[in-house]
Amino acid sequence: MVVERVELRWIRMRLKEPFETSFGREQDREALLVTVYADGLEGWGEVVASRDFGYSYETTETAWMVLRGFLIPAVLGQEIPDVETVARLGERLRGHPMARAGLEAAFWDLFARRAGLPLSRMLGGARDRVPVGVSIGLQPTDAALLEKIEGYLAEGYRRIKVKIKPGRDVEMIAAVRRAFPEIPLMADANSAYTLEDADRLAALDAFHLMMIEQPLHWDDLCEHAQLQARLRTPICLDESIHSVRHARAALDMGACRIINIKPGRVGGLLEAKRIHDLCRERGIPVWCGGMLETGIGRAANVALASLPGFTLPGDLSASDRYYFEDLVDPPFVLNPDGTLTVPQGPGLGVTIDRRRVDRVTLRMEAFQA
Ligand code: NPQ
Ligand code: MG
Repeated sequence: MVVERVELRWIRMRLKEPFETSFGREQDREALLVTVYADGLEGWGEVVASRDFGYSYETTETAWMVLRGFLIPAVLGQEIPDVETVARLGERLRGHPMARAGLEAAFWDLFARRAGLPLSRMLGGARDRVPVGVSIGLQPTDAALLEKIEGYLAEGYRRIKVKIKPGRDVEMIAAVRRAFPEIPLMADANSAYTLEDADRLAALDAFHLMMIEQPLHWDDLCEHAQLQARLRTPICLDESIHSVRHARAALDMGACRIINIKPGRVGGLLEAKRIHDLCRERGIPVWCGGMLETGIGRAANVALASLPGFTLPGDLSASDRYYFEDLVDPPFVLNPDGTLTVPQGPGLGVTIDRRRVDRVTLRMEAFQA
């Protein structure tokens, strides 16, 4: 199909509460929305870069530049036969995966709508419900954390992930385990440790965590392999897995036993699917990570998580985990069994509320062929 028009929106959504990790704290979620128009249809994608550095070198500003300066001009007015073509154009950047993933996602939505298929089916998804966990930011006190956990368990979340950092780790996890001896529990360090902290991280072996996510440097594989050899708890890599090539290397060298897959981090849904396929072949469990997405990014994540290799609960969460009001109808709500329902309509399978989108838009630019 020939791309007639692309719109780029910079949005800001107030979070219900600030989200704090080892790298920082955010009160508002800023993100970009990409809309691609072709064949009388439209497709929507979300760019998960945030306003500040921290999780990644990408920011809303860098993603805006890359989309406006290179990615959008590369597709505008062009005949785009498939999502592979969009992914290949993006690979020429050798970086900026979140910007690329947002554009690619809009094309996935567009192609799925044109085929009259739910995105889940386009991707090879098998399930109509996916199990979900919740990610809880650093809290001021252990008591506050225990209270949060209790609330989310009551809502039906199937797995609890807590953020850790030096000074908020072994004792805090011990307190959580005392209060909740049996719950599926894991910890995410967002790269807050070094190999010198190996003994401290090994002390977490006492608490039968499902996994420890990204303890060491965001771009490291080698030291994670050394650390994994000293831990009984499986390491799950998030930040360090930039592509299927990194995933293969990580598994070959024993740097992790589980992988968190985020389309934004790896440059798109196509690369995410490749990592899923590799891990499935090798019997490595994967789960879908989260980046505090609006319903637009969330719908794509839920579709991805319906693939058969996503055997662990993802950081998918319901719309009301982060936001007072989502941008899509219906919003994502947690089923009583701790799952989210995979939308069955064409494309993302949700309706985008343009009035709500307009209300949260800070900047808009349209590109016409
Ligand atoms: C993770 N997400 O798995 C990320 C990191 C993260 C749900 O834990 C603004 C935007 C703030 C994106 C904080 C979860 C963020 C963000 C943390 C992503 O490591
Ligand atoms: Mg993580």
